[in-house]
Amino acid sequence: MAYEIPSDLRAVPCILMRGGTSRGPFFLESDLPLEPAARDRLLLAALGSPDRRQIDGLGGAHPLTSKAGIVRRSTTPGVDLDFLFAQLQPERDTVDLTPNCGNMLAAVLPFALECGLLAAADGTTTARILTLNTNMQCDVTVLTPGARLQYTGDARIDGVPGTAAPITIEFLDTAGSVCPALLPSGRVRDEVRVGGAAPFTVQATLIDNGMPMVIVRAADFGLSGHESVDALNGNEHLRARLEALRLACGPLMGLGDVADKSYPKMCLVAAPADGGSVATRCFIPHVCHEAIGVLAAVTVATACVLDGSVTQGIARLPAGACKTVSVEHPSGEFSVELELDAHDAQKVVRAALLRTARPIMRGEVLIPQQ
Ligand code: NQM
Repeated sequence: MAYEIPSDLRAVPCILMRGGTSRGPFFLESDLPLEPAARDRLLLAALGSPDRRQIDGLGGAHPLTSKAGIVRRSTTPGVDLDFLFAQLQPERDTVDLTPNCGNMLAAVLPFALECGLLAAADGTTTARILTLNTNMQCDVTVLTPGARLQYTGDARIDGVPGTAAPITIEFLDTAGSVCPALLPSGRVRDEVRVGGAAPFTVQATLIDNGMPMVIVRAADFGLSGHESVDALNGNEHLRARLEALRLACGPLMGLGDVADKSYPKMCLVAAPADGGSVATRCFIPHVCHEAIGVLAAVTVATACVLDGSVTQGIARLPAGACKTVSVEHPSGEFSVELELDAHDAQKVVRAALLRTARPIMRGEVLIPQQ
């Protein structure tokens, strides 16, 4: 059945994609307004923000389902696709283009193949993608037997039911994505003083290997680090302390006032409970993630290999210059493959991981005329 909708709504082509443990509409850049303010108004209307329930749009009333992707063919030599990630929030009228999202990134190549931006090869198709938010490049590979996209398969990622075809992502240059450096304070561990009505001091590793993060030990907040997401989200005292700490860390990380920013993310770490390398509970930044973000996992895994970080004495790592770091999170684990410099075991030269993604629906999102 073909729909003909003569109405005063604007119809904008898009594909609603799941990328890893995130979801959102993907657009071709050429289908959106060129002017940034008009583009942002359109994205807010498409998702239904600001509104806690996002009842008038595609958003799923959670930061992980308040995302959008914008894709175009790249003009950068050696790069196939440009990807601009947009983080929206259910209750805010903001469109944040500064952070990365490794989950939505997993959906970029399938979307580009669906739209005919690139042609699929027989077997597998690899594309180099430039994330415009932070100028980060990565190589993404999808299965394309007979030059046809394969979405079904045996790969399982925790946080998503069932299995699907694997999508591999190999990051090329993630250090200091939004911050000025991997360790923006110049130290692997900081003693951060938090002022205000209930002052406290805590040791933290301030780090950005793709995602700006403040990593602290759960025990320093009187927690085991294995609490449920609901218990942590219901702990107002903890959330207030973490937000006070986040605001104190913003300037130390070269990020300035982060009150209205979706980063740095906050991460509580503890000894692994399930045979992994480290246990995590991440706040993104105000609610606890049901799993962990892709680049958040890469960043935590990187902290685990740095001598002197707050993970020391907690994380259990395999030996060798090429290691799989299993980052435990509330709904399972996330394996990150890290390759360390042969001459400097404190330097990560490659990070690779596995995701899945798929289109959920394709068509047009209908936007009230603005
Ligand atoms: O860290 C959540 C997610 C993310 C971002 C967040 C992400 C990443 O789970 O690369 O994927 O940290 O807000 O999608």
